[in-house]
Amino acid sequence: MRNNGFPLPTEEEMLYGHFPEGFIWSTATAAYQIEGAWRADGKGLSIWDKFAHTALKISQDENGDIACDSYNKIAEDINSLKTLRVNHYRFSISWPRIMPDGTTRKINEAGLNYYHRLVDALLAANIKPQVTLYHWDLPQALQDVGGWENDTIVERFRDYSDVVFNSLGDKVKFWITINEPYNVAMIGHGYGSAAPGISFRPGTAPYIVAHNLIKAHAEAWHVYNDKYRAKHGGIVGITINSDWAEPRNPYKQEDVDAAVRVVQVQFCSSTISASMTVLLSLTRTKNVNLFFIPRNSSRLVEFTPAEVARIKGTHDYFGFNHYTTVLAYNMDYKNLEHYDADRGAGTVADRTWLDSGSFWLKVTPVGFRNILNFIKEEYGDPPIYITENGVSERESMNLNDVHRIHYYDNYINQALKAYLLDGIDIRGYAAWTLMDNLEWATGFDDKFGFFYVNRSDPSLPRIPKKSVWHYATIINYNRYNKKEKQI
Ligand code: GBH
Repeated sequence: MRNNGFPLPTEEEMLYGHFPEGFIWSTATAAYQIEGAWRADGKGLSIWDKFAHTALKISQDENGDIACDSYNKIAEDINSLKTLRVNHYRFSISWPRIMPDGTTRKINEAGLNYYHRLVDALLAANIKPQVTLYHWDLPQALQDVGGWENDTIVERFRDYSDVVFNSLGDKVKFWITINEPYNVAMIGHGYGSAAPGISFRPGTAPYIVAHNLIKAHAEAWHVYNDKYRAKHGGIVGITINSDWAEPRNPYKQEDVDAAVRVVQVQFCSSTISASMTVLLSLTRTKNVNLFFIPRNSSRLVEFTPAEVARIKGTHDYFGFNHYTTVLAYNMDYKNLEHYDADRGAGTVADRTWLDSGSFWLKVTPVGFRNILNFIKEEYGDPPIYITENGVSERESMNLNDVHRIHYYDNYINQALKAYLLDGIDIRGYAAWTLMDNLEWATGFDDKFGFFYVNRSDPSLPRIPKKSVWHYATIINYNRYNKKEKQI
């Protein structure tokens, strides 16, 4: 299953063939990255509003006050989506836009109305919504009482999800509770390079946060299951992100083991409080040697048996974000508070791998198929929806984005191989992202979009890059042809 050869090939022959009938073709965004309108119509502040308004947190002190102004540009965004020919669109809801202080004390109808207008416009264009409840923009009012570190957040998230399901549930059939719990825990509360920017106890805070994230997810799933599933018939899951990892030296067992740990930590399979292991009802009878044993297990926050029972099986599918591969090597950290102490591994990139506009993202398509196989084998062959995959550039404007065409061609082809050759149950694919947007702490420098957004024009026009026609063609045929005539 692992180590398909060394060095990791970055180019392979294309496979020609069909994706499954009814395959979900989508593109993804997140509220804070595109909406703007940070104080419009009664919206409360989020931790990203506060973080971005703190000096030196975001490249060039940019912020999402306006972003792509999607709050005021529903028609423009729908046009872009139609040009792409996607049949689904993944976006997220800003919690403080509809619940300004994060609680049910006040439901902001004007904010909710934006999502109704967006969803109605999507459905009218025959594009189905995939809605993320939490893509990192926690109401600041909840952060002020401890945010994800305070376990009352579990109830707050349950109430929030109830409000959203109740309001939009007859129109939205695909729900993602939380985007990338690993990054919320680790980048927000370990490294501190994302909001809320907590970094002073990297060895403990991420565990507490992860514990609450998983409990919150489970409560949202139960709300849907108990109150809405029969009526609305949708599906609810969580989106996990992980890089693939290969051993830096494939002939060295300790590097081989380190690579396994790097992947497992991201799936939160054990360190981040055994959360995913429980969530995904893992039995792990097969690959006992793959079971991740954290270096400092005393810090784990254990789930009680009652919590385990409550969490187990709370997923209708496996949502997955993937971008790149790393090379891993064994590393014993002296400082146990170091955020990588438990995985006991360092990572590097192979210098022959193609670069992107983001320092952490190297073009490594084969890793995509490898990790899809890993998910199938480790997590009992779940239905998988790819909820993000994509590549960036850093040029101020590049409409001739051949590197993006190359990336999608090769990555999507690996997904096709995983489906056709490995029998992996892949049901959908969402490309990140619709248009260049606020790339978190990187500001607007790293551009992941199909559409370029001209930020020096106040009307923020969306201009298609060449990759738009390429993705539209793959979608149009629902397959790879030998010679594709671009539409
Ligand atoms: C996704 O995360 C996000 O869901 C999406 O909002 C975002 O725009 C997209 O990626 C592109 O970045 O600087 O060393 O801390 C992807 C996973 C994990 C990628 C953290 C960037 C930063 C590494 N991300 N990583 S570091």
